[in-house]
Amino acid sequence: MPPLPDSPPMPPLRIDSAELRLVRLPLLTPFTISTGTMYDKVFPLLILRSGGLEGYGEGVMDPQPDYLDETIPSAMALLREAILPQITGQAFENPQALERVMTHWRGHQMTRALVETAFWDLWAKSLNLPLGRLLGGAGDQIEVGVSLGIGPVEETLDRVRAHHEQGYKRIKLKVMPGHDLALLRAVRAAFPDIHLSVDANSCYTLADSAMLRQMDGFGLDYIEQPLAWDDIHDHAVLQSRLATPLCLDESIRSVADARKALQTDATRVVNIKLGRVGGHLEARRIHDLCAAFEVPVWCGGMLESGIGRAQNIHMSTLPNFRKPGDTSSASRYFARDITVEKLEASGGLMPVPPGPGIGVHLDWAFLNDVTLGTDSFAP
Ligand code: OSB
Ligand code: MG
Repeated sequence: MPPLPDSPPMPPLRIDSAELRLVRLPLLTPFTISTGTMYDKVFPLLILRSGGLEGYGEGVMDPQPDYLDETIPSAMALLREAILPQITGQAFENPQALERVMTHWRGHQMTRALVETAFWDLWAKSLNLPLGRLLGGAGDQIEVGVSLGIGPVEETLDRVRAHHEQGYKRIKLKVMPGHDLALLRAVRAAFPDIHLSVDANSCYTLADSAMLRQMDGFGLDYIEQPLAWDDIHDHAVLQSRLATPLCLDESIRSVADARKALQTDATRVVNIKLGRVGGHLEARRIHDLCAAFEVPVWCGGMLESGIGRAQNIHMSTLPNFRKPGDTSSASRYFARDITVEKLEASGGLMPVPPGPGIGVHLDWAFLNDVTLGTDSFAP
Protein backbone atom coordinates (compact mmCIF):
# COMPACT_ATOMS: atom_id res chain seq x y z
CA MET A 1 0.00 0.00 0.00
CA PRO A 2 1.31 3.46 -0.83
CA PRO A 3 1.46 5.86 2.12
CA LEU A 4 -1.67 7.95 2.56
CA PRO A 5 -1.29 11.65 1.72
CA ASP A 6 -1.72 12.78 5.32
CA SER A 7 0.42 10.16 7.06
CA PRO A 8 3.00 9.19 8.08
CA PRO A 9 5.08 12.37 8.38
CA MET A 10 7.46 12.86 5.45
CA PRO A 11 10.60 14.93 5.38
CA PRO A 12 9.47 18.30 4.05
CA LEU A 13 10.14 19.04 0.40
CA ARG A 14 11.99 22.29 -0.19
CA ILE A 15 11.15 24.31 -3.29
CA ASP A 16 14.68 25.31 -4.33
CA SER A 17 13.60 27.35 -7.32
CA ALA A 18 10.72 28.02 -9.69
CA GLU A 19 10.56 28.77 -13.40
CA LEU A 20 7.47 30.42 -14.85
CA ARG A 21 7.06 30.35 -18.62
CA LEU A 22 4.40 31.78 -20.85
CA VAL A 23 3.80 29.35 -23.71
CA ARG A 24 1.81 29.55 -26.94
CA LEU A 25 0.68 26.55 -28.97
CA PRO A 26 -1.32 27.07 -32.18
CA LEU A 27 -4.61 25.15 -32.26
CA LEU A 28 -5.13 22.86 -35.27
CA THR A 29 -8.73 24.05 -35.49
CA PRO A 30 -10.20 27.20 -33.93
CA PHE A 31 -12.43 26.36 -30.96
CA THR A 32 -15.70 28.32 -30.71
CA ILE A 33 -17.95 28.35 -27.67
CA SER A 34 -20.77 30.72 -26.73
CA THR A 35 -18.29 33.24 -25.27
CA GLY A 36 -15.95 33.45 -28.28
CA THR A 37 -13.34 31.71 -30.46
CA MET A 38 -9.85 30.53 -29.50
CA TYR A 39 -7.21 30.32 -32.25
CA ASP A 40 -4.27 29.34 -30.12
CA LYS A 41 -3.64 28.15 -26.60
CA VAL A 42 -1.60 30.53 -24.46
CA PHE A 43 -0.81 29.33 -20.94
CA PRO A 44 1.58 29.74 -18.01
CA LEU A 45 3.74 26.68 -17.35
CA LEU A 46 5.29 26.35 -13.90
CA ILE A 47 8.35 24.25 -13.12
CA LEU A 48 9.13 23.73 -9.41
CA ARG A 49 12.56 22.29 -8.59
CA SER A 50 13.71 20.38 -5.52
CA GLY A 51 17.05 18.57 -5.45
CA GLY A 52 17.22 16.88 -8.84
CA LEU A 53 13.44 16.70 -9.22
CA GLU A 54 11.01 18.85 -11.20
CA GLY A 55 7.24 19.25 -10.83
CA TYR A 56 5.08 20.64 -13.63
CA GLY A 57 1.83 22.56 -13.59
CA GLU A 58 -0.24 24.31 -16.27
CA GLY A 59 -2.51 27.33 -15.86
CA VAL A 60 -5.91 27.29 -17.59
CA MET A 61 -6.89 30.96 -17.31
CA ASP A 62 -7.75 32.75 -20.57
CA PRO A 63 -5.96 35.86 -21.88
CA GLN A 64 -9.21 37.73 -21.19
CA PRO A 65 -11.93 36.92 -18.63
CA ASP A 66 -14.03 34.84 -21.07
CA TYR A 67 -14.74 31.56 -19.27
CA LEU A 68 -14.29 32.79 -15.71
CA ASP A 69 -12.94 36.01 -14.24
CA GLU A 70 -9.25 35.09 -13.93
CA THR A 71 -6.87 36.11 -16.70
CA ILE A 72 -3.28 35.35 -17.70
CA PRO A 73 -2.10 38.90 -16.84
CA SER A 74 -3.70 38.76 -13.38
CA ALA A 75 -2.25 35.29 -12.76
CA MET A 76 1.25 36.28 -13.89
CA ALA A 77 1.22 39.32 -11.62
CA LEU A 78 0.08 37.36 -8.58
CA LEU A 79 2.64 34.62 -9.24
CA ARG A 80 5.53 37.04 -9.79
CA GLU A 81 4.73 39.49 -7.04
CA ALA A 82 3.35 37.30 -4.29
CA ILE A 83 3.13 33.53 -4.60
CA LEU A 84 6.44 32.44 -6.13
CA PRO A 85 8.70 34.76 -4.08
CA GLN A 86 6.87 33.54 -0.98
CA ILE A 87 7.21 29.79 -1.58
CA THR A 88 10.69 29.45 -3.11
CA GLY A 89 13.18 28.49 -0.46
CA GLN A 90 10.36 27.16 1.74
CA ALA A 91 9.80 23.51 2.60
CA PHE A 92 6.37 21.85 2.66
CA GLU A 93 5.52 18.51 4.24
CA ASN A 94 2.75 17.81 1.78
CA PRO A 95 0.36 19.59 -0.61
CA GLN A 96 -1.89 20.47 2.36
CA ALA A 97 0.94 22.55 3.85
CA LEU A 98 1.38 24.43 0.59
CA GLU A 99 -2.38 24.91 0.27
CA ARG A 100 -2.47 26.52 3.72
CA VAL A 101 -0.05 29.21 2.53
CA MET A 102 -2.39 30.14 -0.33
CA THR A 103 -5.89 29.71 1.13
CA HIS A 104 -6.02 33.13 2.78
CA TRP A 105 -6.12 34.67 -0.71
CA ARG A 106 -9.58 35.08 -2.16
CA GLY A 107 -10.48 33.75 -5.57
CA HIS A 108 -7.68 33.08 -8.10
CA GLN A 109 -8.34 29.34 -8.03
CA MET A 110 -6.64 28.81 -11.40
CA THR A 111 -3.49 30.57 -10.22
CA ARG A 112 -3.41 28.56 -7.01
CA ALA A 113 -4.08 25.34 -8.93
CA LEU A 114 -1.11 25.99 -11.18
CA VAL A 115 1.18 26.03 -8.12
CA GLU A 116 -0.62 23.27 -6.20
CA THR A 117 -0.67 20.81 -9.12
CA ALA A 118 3.03 21.41 -9.87
CA PHE A 119 3.78 20.66 -6.22
CA TRP A 120 1.74 17.43 -6.32
CA ASP A 121 3.82 16.29 -9.31
CA LEU A 122 7.02 17.13 -7.45
CA TRP A 123 5.83 15.47 -4.23
CA ALA A 124 4.70 12.30 -6.03
CA LYS A 125 8.10 12.10 -7.74
CA SER A 126 9.86 12.51 -4.38
CA LEU A 127 7.84 9.52 -3.15
CA ASN A 128 8.42 7.63 -6.41
CA LEU A 129 4.67 7.13 -6.87
CA PRO A 130 2.31 7.82 -9.78
CA LEU A 131 0.21 10.88 -8.96
CA GLY A 132 -3.07 9.03 -9.47
CA ARG A 133 -2.15 6.44 -6.82
CA LEU A 134 -1.15 9.13 -4.37
CA LEU A 135 -4.49 10.88 -4.90
CA GLY A 136 -6.32 7.61 -4.17
CA GLY A 137 -7.05 6.55 -7.73
CA ALA A 138 -6.69 3.17 -9.43
CA GLY A 139 -6.43 1.73 -12.92
CA ASP A 140 -4.26 2.40 -15.93
CA GLN A 141 -6.77 3.97 -18.32
CA ILE A 142 -9.76 6.32 -18.17
CA GLU A 143 -12.86 6.70 -20.34
CA VAL A 144 -12.95 9.81 -22.50
CA GLY A 145 -15.30 11.73 -24.76
CA VAL A 146 -14.89 14.85 -26.87
CA SER A 147 -16.11 18.43 -26.75
CA LEU A 148 -16.98 19.80 -30.20
CA GLY A 149 -16.94 23.55 -30.76
CA ILE A 150 -19.64 25.54 -32.52
CA GLY A 151 -19.66 25.27 -36.33
CA PRO A 152 -21.96 24.66 -39.29
CA VAL A 153 -24.41 21.76 -38.73
CA GLU A 154 -23.13 19.68 -41.68
CA GLU A 155 -19.54 20.03 -40.49
CA THR A 156 -20.55 19.13 -36.94
CA LEU A 157 -22.29 15.98 -38.21
CA ASP A 158 -19.04 14.92 -39.91
CA ARG A 159 -17.08 15.55 -36.75
CA VAL A 160 -19.57 13.63 -34.61
CA ARG A 161 -19.29 10.70 -37.02
CA ALA A 162 -15.49 10.75 -37.05
CA HIS A 163 -15.19 10.87 -33.25
CA HIS A 164 -17.91 8.28 -32.72
CA GLU A 165 -16.04 5.96 -35.10
CA GLN A 166 -12.84 6.55 -33.11
CA GLY A 167 -14.67 5.15 -30.11
CA TYR A 168 -15.09 8.28 -27.98
CA LYS A 169 -17.59 7.40 -25.25
CA ARG A 170 -19.59 10.65 -25.26
CA ILE A 171 -19.92 13.56 -27.64
CA LYS A 172 -20.51 17.00 -26.15
CA LEU A 173 -21.82 19.72 -28.43
CA LYS A 174 -21.29 23.37 -27.66
CA VAL A 175 -24.54 25.31 -28.04
CA MET A 176 -25.68 28.93 -28.02
CA PRO A 177 -28.86 30.79 -28.97
CA GLY A 178 -29.61 30.03 -32.63
CA HIS A 179 -27.33 27.00 -32.57
CA ASP A 180 -29.15 24.56 -30.33
CA LEU A 181 -32.40 22.73 -31.14
CA ALA A 182 -31.84 22.48 -34.90
CA LEU A 183 -28.34 21.10 -34.27
CA LEU A 184 -29.67 18.55 -31.79
CA ARG A 185 -32.42 17.47 -34.18
CA ALA A 186 -29.85 16.85 -36.92
CA VAL A 187 -27.35 15.02 -34.70
CA ARG A 188 -29.99 12.84 -33.03
CA ALA A 189 -31.54 11.94 -36.38
CA ALA A 190 -28.17 10.70 -37.62
CA PHE A 191 -26.99 9.16 -34.32
CA PRO A 192 -30.02 7.98 -32.31
CA ASP A 193 -28.05 5.96 -29.74
CA ILE A 194 -24.82 7.76 -28.88
CA HIS A 195 -24.10 9.35 -25.50
CA LEU A 196 -24.69 13.02 -26.21
CA SER A 197 -24.53 16.17 -24.07
CA VAL A 198 -24.57 19.92 -24.62
CA ASP A 199 -22.56 22.72 -23.02
CA ALA A 200 -23.94 26.28 -23.11
CA ASN A 201 -21.13 28.05 -21.20
CA SER A 202 -23.71 30.22 -19.43
CA CYS A 203 -25.45 31.70 -22.48
CA TYR A 204 -29.09 31.17 -21.43
CA THR A 205 -31.37 32.53 -18.70
CA LEU A 206 -34.50 31.23 -17.01
CA ALA A 207 -36.44 33.02 -19.75
CA ASP A 208 -35.17 30.21 -22.04
CA SER A 209 -36.75 27.49 -19.85
CA ALA A 210 -39.32 26.47 -22.48
CA MET A 211 -36.64 26.05 -25.15
CA LEU A 212 -34.40 24.14 -22.73
CA ARG A 213 -37.33 21.88 -21.83
CA GLN A 214 -37.50 20.87 -25.49
CA MET A 215 -34.01 19.42 -25.03
CA ASP A 216 -35.67 16.72 -22.90
CA GLY A 217 -36.74 15.18 -26.21
CA PHE A 218 -33.16 14.39 -27.29
CA GLY A 219 -32.07 11.91 -24.62
CA LEU A 220 -29.08 13.93 -23.51
CA ASP A 221 -26.82 12.62 -20.76
CA TYR A 222 -26.89 16.12 -19.27
CA ILE A 223 -27.04 19.84 -20.07
CA GLU A 224 -23.85 21.58 -18.94
CA GLN A 225 -23.88 25.08 -17.42
CA PRO A 226 -26.93 26.57 -19.16
CA LEU A 227 -27.23 29.63 -16.89
CA ALA A 228 -24.93 32.30 -15.44
CA TRP A 229 -21.33 31.43 -14.56
CA ASP A 230 -21.81 32.65 -10.98
CA ASP A 231 -25.27 31.22 -10.36
CA ILE A 232 -26.47 28.22 -8.40
CA HIS A 233 -30.02 29.15 -7.40
CA ASP A 234 -31.50 29.61 -10.87
CA HIS A 235 -30.03 26.28 -11.94
CA ALA A 236 -32.06 24.64 -9.14
CA VAL A 237 -35.19 26.37 -10.47
CA LEU A 238 -34.36 25.21 -14.00
CA GLN A 239 -33.65 21.64 -12.86
CA SER A 240 -37.16 21.50 -11.34
CA ARG A 241 -38.54 22.28 -14.82
CA LEU A 242 -36.47 19.70 -16.74
CA ALA A 243 -36.12 15.93 -16.86
CA THR A 244 -32.58 16.06 -18.27
CA PRO A 245 -29.90 16.24 -15.54
CA LEU A 246 -28.05 19.51 -15.24
CA CYS A 247 -24.26 19.45 -14.93
CA LEU A 248 -22.54 22.48 -13.41
CA ASP A 249 -19.11 23.57 -14.62
CA GLU A 250 -18.37 27.31 -14.18
CA SER A 251 -20.56 27.66 -11.05
CA ILE A 252 -18.60 25.14 -8.93
CA ARG A 253 -15.39 26.78 -7.78
CA SER A 254 -15.14 25.21 -4.31
CA VAL A 255 -16.51 22.36 -2.23
CA ALA A 256 -18.80 24.94 -0.58
CA ASP A 257 -20.30 25.72 -4.01
CA ALA A 258 -20.70 21.99 -4.63
CA ARG A 259 -22.49 21.53 -1.32
CA LYS A 260 -24.96 24.32 -2.09
CA ALA A 261 -25.63 22.94 -5.57
CA LEU A 262 -26.03 19.34 -4.35
CA GLN A 263 -28.29 20.30 -1.43
CA THR A 264 -30.61 22.28 -3.67
CA ASP A 265 -30.65 19.81 -6.60
CA ALA A 266 -29.09 22.42 -8.88
CA THR A 267 -26.78 19.76 -10.35
CA ARG A 268 -27.07 16.00 -10.85
CA VAL A 269 -23.64 15.56 -12.45
CA VAL A 270 -20.53 17.65 -11.77
CA ASN A 271 -17.76 18.65 -14.16
CA ILE A 272 -14.51 18.92 -12.15
CA LYS A 273 -11.69 21.03 -13.51
CA LEU A 274 -8.51 21.31 -11.46
CA GLY A 275 -7.95 24.93 -12.39
CA ARG A 276 -11.47 26.08 -11.66
CA VAL A 277 -11.41 24.70 -8.10
CA GLY A 278 -7.84 25.51 -7.02
CA GLY A 279 -6.11 22.14 -7.46
CA HIS A 280 -6.19 18.47 -6.52
CA LEU A 281 -7.09 18.88 -2.85
CA GLU A 282 -10.27 20.87 -3.51
CA ALA A 283 -11.06 18.70 -6.55
CA ARG A 284 -10.89 15.63 -4.32
CA ARG A 285 -13.13 17.24 -1.69
CA ILE A 286 -15.72 17.94 -4.39
CA HIS A 287 -15.27 14.42 -5.75
CA ASP A 288 -15.87 12.93 -2.29
CA LEU A 289 -18.88 15.13 -1.52
CA CYS A 290 -20.48 14.24 -4.86
CA ALA A 291 -19.88 10.55 -4.09
CA ALA A 292 -21.70 10.98 -0.77
CA PHE A 293 -24.65 12.47 -2.68
CA GLU A 294 -24.38 9.62 -5.23
CA VAL A 295 -23.71 12.20 -7.91
CA PRO A 296 -21.18 11.18 -10.58
CA VAL A 297 -18.37 13.48 -11.64
CA TRP A 298 -16.26 13.74 -14.79
CA CYS A 299 -13.12 15.63 -15.69
CA GLY A 300 -13.55 18.73 -17.85
CA GLY A 301 -10.89 20.13 -20.14
CA MET A 302 -9.46 23.52 -21.09
CA LEU A 303 -7.59 22.52 -24.27
CA GLU A 304 -4.56 21.69 -22.13
CA SER A 305 -1.07 20.83 -23.29
CA GLY A 306 0.38 17.47 -22.25
CA ILE A 307 1.17 18.80 -18.76
CA GLY A 308 -2.36 19.82 -17.80
CA ARG A 309 -3.74 16.84 -19.71
CA ALA A 310 -1.57 14.40 -17.71
CA GLN A 311 -2.65 16.09 -14.45
CA ASN A 312 -6.29 15.63 -15.54
CA ILE A 313 -5.79 11.99 -16.47
CA HIS A 314 -4.30 11.14 -13.07
CA MET A 315 -7.14 12.89 -11.24
CA SER A 316 -9.67 10.98 -13.37
CA THR A 317 -8.54 7.65 -11.87
CA LEU A 318 -10.46 8.45 -8.66
CA PRO A 319 -13.49 6.18 -8.23
CA ASN A 320 -16.35 8.69 -8.60
CA PHE A 321 -15.15 9.79 -12.04
CA ARG A 322 -17.94 7.64 -13.42
CA LYS A 323 -18.62 9.51 -16.66
CA PRO A 324 -16.26 10.02 -19.62
CA GLY A 325 -14.17 13.19 -19.37
CA ASP A 326 -13.11 15.76 -21.98
CA THR A 327 -9.48 14.58 -21.81
CA SER A 328 -9.26 13.46 -25.44
CA SER A 329 -6.16 12.88 -27.61
CA ALA A 330 -3.65 15.75 -27.65
CA SER A 331 -3.32 15.33 -31.44
CA ARG A 332 -6.89 16.67 -31.80
CA TYR A 333 -5.64 20.04 -30.58
CA PHE A 334 -1.98 20.46 -31.49
CA ALA A 335 0.35 19.50 -34.35
CA ARG A 336 3.02 19.01 -31.70
CA ASP A 337 2.80 18.98 -27.91
CA ILE A 338 5.35 20.12 -25.33
CA THR A 339 5.57 16.66 -23.75
CA VAL A 340 7.73 13.79 -24.97
CA GLU A 341 4.96 11.26 -24.24
CA LYS A 342 2.05 11.51 -26.66
CA LEU A 343 -1.27 11.46 -24.83
CA GLU A 344 -3.47 9.58 -27.28
CA ALA A 345 -6.76 7.80 -26.62
CA SER A 346 -7.79 4.69 -28.47
CA GLY A 347 -11.30 3.27 -28.49
CA GLY A 348 -12.37 6.01 -26.07
CA LEU A 349 -9.74 4.97 -23.51
CA MET A 350 -6.86 7.20 -22.50
CA PRO A 351 -3.88 5.42 -20.92
CA VAL A 352 -2.60 6.84 -17.64
CA PRO A 353 1.04 7.85 -18.19
CA PRO A 354 3.04 5.39 -16.04
CA GLY A 355 5.95 6.32 -13.81
CA PRO A 356 6.32 8.70 -10.87
CA GLY A 357 4.35 11.95 -10.70
CA ILE A 358 2.31 12.86 -13.78
CA GLY A 359 4.48 10.50 -15.83
CA VAL A 360 5.30 12.87 -18.70
CA HIS A 361 8.51 14.71 -19.57
CA LEU A 362 9.01 18.08 -21.24
CA ASP A 363 10.29 18.24 -24.80
CA TRP A 364 12.68 21.08 -23.90
CA ALA A 365 13.77 21.96 -27.43
CA PHE A 366 10.21 22.36 -28.64
CA LEU A 367 9.17 24.07 -25.40
CA ASN A 368 11.89 26.67 -25.97
CA ASP A 369 10.53 27.28 -29.49
CA VAL A 370 7.03 27.99 -28.19
CA THR A 371 7.98 29.91 -25.03
CA LEU A 372 7.07 33.61 -25.16
CA GLY A 373 8.88 34.53 -21.94
CA THR A 374 10.51 33.06 -18.83
CA ASP A 375 10.83 34.29 -15.22
CA SER A 376 13.05 32.55 -12.67
CA PHE A 377 12.62 32.59 -8.90
CA ALA A 378 15.16 31.55 -6.30
CA PRO A 379 15.47 32.54 -2.65
O1 OSB B 1 -16.81 24.64 -20.77
O2 OSB B 1 -15.80 22.81 -20.77
C1 OSB B 1 -15.85 23.98 -21.12
C2 OSB B 1 -12.89 24.76 -23.41
C3 OSB B 1 -12.61 26.05 -23.02
C4 OSB B 1 -13.40 26.67 -22.07
C5 OSB B 1 -14.46 25.98 -21.51
C6 OSB B 1 -14.74 24.67 -21.86
C7 OSB B 1 -13.96 24.07 -22.86
C8 OSB B 1 -14.22 22.73 -23.38
C9 OSB B 1 -13.06 22.04 -24.05
O3 OSB B 1 -15.30 22.21 -23.40
C10 OSB B 1 -12.76 20.70 -23.47
C11 OSB B 1 -11.47 20.19 -24.04
O4 OSB B 1 -11.52 19.57 -25.11
O5 OSB B 1 -10.40 20.40 -23.44
MG1 MG C 1 -18.16 23.43 -19.71
